[in-house]
Amino acid sequence: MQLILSSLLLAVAVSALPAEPMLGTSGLRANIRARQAKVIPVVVGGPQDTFNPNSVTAAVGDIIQFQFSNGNHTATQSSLEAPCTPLNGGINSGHIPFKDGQTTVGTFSMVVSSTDPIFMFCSTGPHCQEGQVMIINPTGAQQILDFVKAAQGTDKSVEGTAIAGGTTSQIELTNAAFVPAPAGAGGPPGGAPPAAAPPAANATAPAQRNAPEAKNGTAKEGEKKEKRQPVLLAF
Ligand SMILES: *[C@@H]1O[C@H](CO)[C@@H](O)[C@H](O)[C@H]1NC(C)=O
Ligand SMILES: *[C@@H]1O[C@H](CO)[C@@H](O)[C@H](O)[C@H]1NC(C)=O
Ligand SMILES: *[C@@H]1O[C@H](CO)[C@@H](O)[C@H](O)[C@H]1NC(C)=O
Ligand SMILES: [Cu+2]
Repeated sequence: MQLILSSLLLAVAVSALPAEPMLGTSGLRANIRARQAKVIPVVVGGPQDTFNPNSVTAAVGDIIQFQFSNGNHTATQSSLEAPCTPLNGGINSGHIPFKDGQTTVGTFSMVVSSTDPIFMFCSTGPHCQEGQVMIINPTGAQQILDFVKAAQGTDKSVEGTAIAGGTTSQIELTNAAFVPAPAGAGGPPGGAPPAAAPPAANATAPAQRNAPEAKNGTAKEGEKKEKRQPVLLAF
């Protein structure tokens, strides 16, 4: 009985498969077309001044869609030799901000035209020196480490000029590859990264906070919000 059942299941599974063996050259071409349409999202900024991911493997024809989260960042092409200086004639998104409460997300989409490494940085304030850089098609895992280190070793960034090498647009926040930082928790535009979370209180601290000094409900509400703060900051 079990044998019959499993062969039945197998038959159903096989009939549900796409007709792979029947793929002719036209099917192959359709596959290549689908490959070219691949859109690879990269989140720029957010709670931290980063590109996420900071290393992407893309085929010629793929589209890198930079999605700009909290702050005011750029995706600007540079080089391994000068990580925080725009490459002559290179790609540049210009500054694209994201503010608390926005329901749309600014994007910059660029078509990958070569499988050689493409080095990108954010030209805002000290972001590049903080390591806000990425590589499209790095030669290996070591190259992104080397590139971040080289960026951190620079004195300052040079701003790009005109938008080049891609197109700016907008998408709905609900379709974005990120959830924005909670209101007020985003890093200041162009400023330093968010302050480190306060040191964890030790065993005596909670007892103090829970002491019955709050005599009415309002005070307790405020206290609850206070206690949540470190949890949010930990993100
Ligand atoms: C973003 O940064 C650029 C360059 O510093 C500045 O010109 C622009 O006003 C900023 N935009 C916002 C919304 O902060
Ligand atoms: C932790 O405990 C020590 C010893 O009881 C105390 O001196 C210190 O103030 C406490 N720290 C905090 C953050 O509560
Ligand atoms: C009770 O709540 C009110 C309103 O927020 C506040 O002004 C008052 O100080 C609180 N009283 C005590 C005893 O905590
Ligand atoms: Cu930035």
